[in-house]
Amino acid sequence: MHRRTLYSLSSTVSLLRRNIRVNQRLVVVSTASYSTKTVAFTADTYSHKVQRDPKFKKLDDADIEFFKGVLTDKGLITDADDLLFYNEDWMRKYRGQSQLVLKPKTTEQVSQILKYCNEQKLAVVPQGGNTGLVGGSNPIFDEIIISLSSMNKIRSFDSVSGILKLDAGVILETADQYLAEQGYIFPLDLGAKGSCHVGGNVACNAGGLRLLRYGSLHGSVLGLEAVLPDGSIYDSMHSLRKDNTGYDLKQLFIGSEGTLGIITGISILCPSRPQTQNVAFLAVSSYEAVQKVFVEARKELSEILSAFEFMDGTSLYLTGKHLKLDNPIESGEYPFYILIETSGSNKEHDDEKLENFLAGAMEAELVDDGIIAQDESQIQSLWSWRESIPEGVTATGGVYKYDVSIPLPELYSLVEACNERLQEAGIVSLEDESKPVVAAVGYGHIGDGNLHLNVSVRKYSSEVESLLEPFVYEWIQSRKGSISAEHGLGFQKKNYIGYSKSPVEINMIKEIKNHYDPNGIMNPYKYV
Ligand code: FAD
Ligand code: 2HG
Ligand code: ZN
Repeated sequence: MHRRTLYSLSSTVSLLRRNIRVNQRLVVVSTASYSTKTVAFTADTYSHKVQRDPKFKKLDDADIEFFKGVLTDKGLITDADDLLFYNEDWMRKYRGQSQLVLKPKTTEQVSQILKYCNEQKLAVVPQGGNTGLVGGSNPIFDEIIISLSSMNKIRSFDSVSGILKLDAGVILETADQYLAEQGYIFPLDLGAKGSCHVGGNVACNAGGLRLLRYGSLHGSVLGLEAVLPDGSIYDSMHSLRKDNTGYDLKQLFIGSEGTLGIITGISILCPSRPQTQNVAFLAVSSYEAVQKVFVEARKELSEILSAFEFMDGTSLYLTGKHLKLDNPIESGEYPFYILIETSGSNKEHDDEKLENFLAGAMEAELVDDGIIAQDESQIQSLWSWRESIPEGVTATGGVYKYDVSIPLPELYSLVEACNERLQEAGIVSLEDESKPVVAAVGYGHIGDGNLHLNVSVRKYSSEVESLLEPFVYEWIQSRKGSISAEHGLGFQKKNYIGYSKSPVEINMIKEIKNHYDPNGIMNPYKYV
């Protein structure tokens, strides 16, 4: 406050203008490279952890005939090459052996399919855009994949309340583009927006890049339509912000990861689209500085702060290498970077606030260097750097991903602990191709206390995995963190839920699952 006298303000802003350059580079983000390497079957890689449950029937010709009767030939995929995309996950770590993908177009068709599968004890895996990062969207054995991609209609939008109703298979970016035309924004944004479905987002309770501003889907989803395993349709596509008539059943589906039923429709409250946005990309010299800048940003930018993301130097290095682009900050390489976004309704007001904040941060020597986007394309360019990290650190050959909540002061220590462990084992090197591990890197949503620990590898191996698990989960448990902040548990963490939930909680989860899915056909072999 006192430091903001007119005199010091002008001097710090001139300092700012010298050091904070305009970002003039455009980043072209490549799509995920779908390399030609063959992914091992999950059932083989993890044969020590999982066996096919003989209670499930194997698909036969009579089943295929039934599904053709419901969907016609066009709604079925049985060709081996076409099945590959649905059987493999985004990281190319997991691969199922499904012989059939079903693509219903209506909720009624989903109902007929599930009722039949339940009666026949045919196991199923619901699938959205197949961008999940915990092996939850793919079969382990021969489960039938039910893809929501043909259920992709916007149902209605109320421009007074901002309530959007849509099919579960609408792609997140399509929903947001539709809303942009109406002056609204989808209250969730993430790097996979061009492929993931809103139904998949709800099924995972995805958090994303602006949870800090718009909160969790547990708050913004107002209603759902879902089909239960017995074929009954739970229709609660409400437009009500308040409804205290008993248990809030829709919450059961938010984050259920396809284990309770298939979400077919969503009613969601959407905020007005911000009229002005700024993005700054900053370099800082320590994780302590990241935290201090965050504290200052919340204080100084307060209501206009809409995202606060951090990434370490190695994650940015690997991303730049993959994108074949130089670091957006030209003055050198730094241990940590921060992306700050502001969103508001008055450009001059927001610009002034951001500049004052940055001037203060530089004056206090919290920030070493930085750039501010000057237009929309530069905003996109800076966001691309952040959003491309998951791909950049996977392009080395593979990645072990840990998406965790840890109290902020210790959040980054997990990355350091992992690197130490890998170094002690002598298996990590950024450049030496003979080592299986490239690096353990950290980035994520500081505003949400959410770290993405990514262990970038040259190929998947049980040696590396057994060094990391359960070590990482034990480390998190000892800090009272969560082993899944926003990606869910899926197959990857199926045996580890006990590190974050008590036996009583796990039992309650199992009871709910057994009540609604007594035959266990919904996404088996996953976390419940
Ligand atoms: P899928 O991957 O197809 O499915 C995910 C799970 O939901 C599976 O268990 C599946 O069975 C179930 N499911 C899908 N659709 C339905 C349905 N209609 N009914 C019932 N169950 C269903 N996550 C975040 O939280 N924040 C991020 O910032 C983020 N960024 C990402 C960036 C990249 C590049 C990638 C690849 C992934 C990212 N993710 C992020 C992870 C992922 O959770 C999201 O991409 C998304 O929420 C998954 O949606 P999807 O449609 O692809 O679901
Ligand atoms: C993100 O924040 C996503 O970019 C993906 O949640 C994180 O790949 C990851 O580990
Ligand atoms: Zn994330």
